Amino acid sequence: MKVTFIRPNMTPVRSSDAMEPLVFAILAGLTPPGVEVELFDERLEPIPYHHPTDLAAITVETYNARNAYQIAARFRARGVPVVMGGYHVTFLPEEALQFADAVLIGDAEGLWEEVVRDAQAGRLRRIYRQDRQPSLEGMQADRGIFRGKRYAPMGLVQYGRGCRFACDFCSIHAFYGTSLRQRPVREVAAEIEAIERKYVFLVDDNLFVNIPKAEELFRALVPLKIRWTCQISIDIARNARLMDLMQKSGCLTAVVGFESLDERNLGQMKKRWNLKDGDYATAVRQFHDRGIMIYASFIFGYDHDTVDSFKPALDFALQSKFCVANFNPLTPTPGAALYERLRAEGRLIWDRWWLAPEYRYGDATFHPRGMTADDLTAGCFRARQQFNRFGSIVRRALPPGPSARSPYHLALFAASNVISRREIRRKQGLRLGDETPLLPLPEIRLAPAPEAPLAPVLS
Ligand code: B12
Ligand code: SF4
Repeated sequence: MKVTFIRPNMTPVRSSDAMEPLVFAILAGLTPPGVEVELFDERLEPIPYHHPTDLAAITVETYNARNAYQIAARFRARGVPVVMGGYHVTFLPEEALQFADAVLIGDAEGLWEEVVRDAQAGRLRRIYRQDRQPSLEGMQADRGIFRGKRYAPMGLVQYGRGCRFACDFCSIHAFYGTSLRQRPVREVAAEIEAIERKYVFLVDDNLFVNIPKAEELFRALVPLKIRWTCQISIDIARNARLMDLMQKSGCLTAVVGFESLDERNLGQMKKRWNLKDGDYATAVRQFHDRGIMIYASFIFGYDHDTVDSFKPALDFALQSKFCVANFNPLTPTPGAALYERLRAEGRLIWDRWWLAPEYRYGDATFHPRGMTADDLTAGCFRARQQFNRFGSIVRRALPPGPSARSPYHLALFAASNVISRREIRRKQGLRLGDETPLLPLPEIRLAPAPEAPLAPVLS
């Protein structure tokens, strides 16, 4: 029995900085002994459909769903059964089942073994549904499947799943609900030691679960002498002691979701807590004083945004000397509260933008209230370009600022900016998947565009 793991690309363009898909190390670790596994990561390499295999197992996120369905059709045309799992499949199993023989809904722990056994016996069920929140204790990721592949030189490690917040645009709350699960810290530390990488990405969506857990984790990282990056909520900046430990344990960069400078937008997205402990500039200082560079995320398109909202955010990002900043159009993904709200309000341009052949990466997918959809697309792209101009990169690198703190900081800053500058140009405007039509075609309804922009609600 052989299982072929597939990581679909989002667009037809290959990547030179793809990160290891941790999900497949975890699935490989869960696969029963005696079953052969192999991985093809379409971001790096073409998929050899002619290789004999008994089961294709595809991970599906919303942005690569169209391509995943096209890949599935090619396997199924050769008689290879296809099982799909991941975020998108968990939110829309009926859609995925139009293209797959089986779907796994939710976490795979405790279920994947059954899928493999059923496939081996030729009796795959259509749906494998996770009905509990499996413990993460004893997780054994098998990274052997990454051997020989040209991934970015960093180790991806997961400490926990879930987030204590519920921002309305985010898939995390929809996927995990209120469940927050962490692995035993000693297991995380042992895994980091075993992978022998000097640079580690702790992939949790919000590494700051609570003060005791953050403290326990950071203390365990200190003796490992690694450098690491994470995604973390801004409220950690309130706790100087934790921030000191974060620095001491080797944290060099952190992804922080600022999202908006407008408190009314923050309220609408259920993220008013972002400003609960003070202004953004004070929080930024807490990171920067400790040499932790920030990868800032901004979203545009909430009801109080207009064409004038981009510049203040861009100026703030430049003045703050962020290492990287993302200026993204608000994008409704299935499962998230935002998606249902916009659909109920009749504001979606496509019911399922991720399947629409006309959709291009970077496009607005709904009608904002304070500007047109085209303004939203263009405003985000322009802000990204301006932030990534050569002169802006140099100014952000100059002291005073965290990137000038050490040669290592500067090298990381330079590498991140080279990648970011290249990626925004390469990705913008690309189609999802290729030109092959999706068969069977789910119903894609083009919502009628309003004749005039929807009435602004700006006060
Ligand atoms: C690290 C990360 C990245 C890294 C890349 C990681 C990599 N290896 O390539 C970076 C920063 C580059 C990135 C980029 C993007 N990301 Co990202 N990313 C993540 C993050 C934080 C962790 C991923 C991870 O390793 N998870 C750990 C694994 C074990 O969890 P898992 O995938 O859920 O897998 C479990 C189950 O779902 C299931 N399962 C999953 N797949 C399959 C398949 C089969 C066959 C089976 C049986 C089971 C199964 O089994 C696993 C074990 O239980 C996730 C959030 C998250 N918590 O997962 C977001 C996330 C996946 N990303 C997301 C997004 C939107 C993006 C971008 C599109 C952002 C953008 N606008 O550009 C890009 C896309 C890039 C691309 N080319 O595809 C969204 C996807 C939302 C959605 N509805 O699909 C997430 C959920 C974040 C969020 N807050 O919403 N990302
Ligand atoms: S804090 Fe981050 S991970 Fe948590 S719900 Fe908000 S956007 Fe999602």
